[in-house]
Amino acid sequence: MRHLLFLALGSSLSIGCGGGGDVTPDADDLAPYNCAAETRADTFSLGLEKMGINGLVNFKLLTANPAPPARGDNDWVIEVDSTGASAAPMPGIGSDLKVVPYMPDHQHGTPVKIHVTDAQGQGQYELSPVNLWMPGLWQTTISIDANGVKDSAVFAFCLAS
Ligand SMILES: [Cu+2]
Repeated sequence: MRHLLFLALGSSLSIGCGGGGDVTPDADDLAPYNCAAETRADTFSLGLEKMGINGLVNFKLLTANPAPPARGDNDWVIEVDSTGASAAPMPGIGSDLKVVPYMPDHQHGTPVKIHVTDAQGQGQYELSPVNLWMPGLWQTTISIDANGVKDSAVFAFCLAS
């Protein structure tokens, strides 16, 4: 099954060799998706916050371009804050962040590497490009492993077309 899925993905993706990491899906992959019936997606809003599953870190989506997220390359800026009595932005941990988009219904992600840039030195990080190349539900997991602090949160957005 794993192999079949891998082959199916391989055959439906062609990756441009121009260095831009472009993803060119087949027409079959671009069938519209009924987001109105999707219950797993977050309601998009700027400032959307997700507490990490370990309760140690809070992730906030500050900006999204385009907004709401759309198929193709997305640029997001997030703020990463510690939690608790001494809650504060966490600067300087960009290299300790990992960002992984995933389509749970198809068990695939994106081949396009996401660059994490320390945007403001204030615990704000630009994630670019967050490549969501196919209509459907995308769960983007942002995880941190910095100075003994391990946590992660999922931002889930539905793309209709
Ligand atoms: Cu997919």
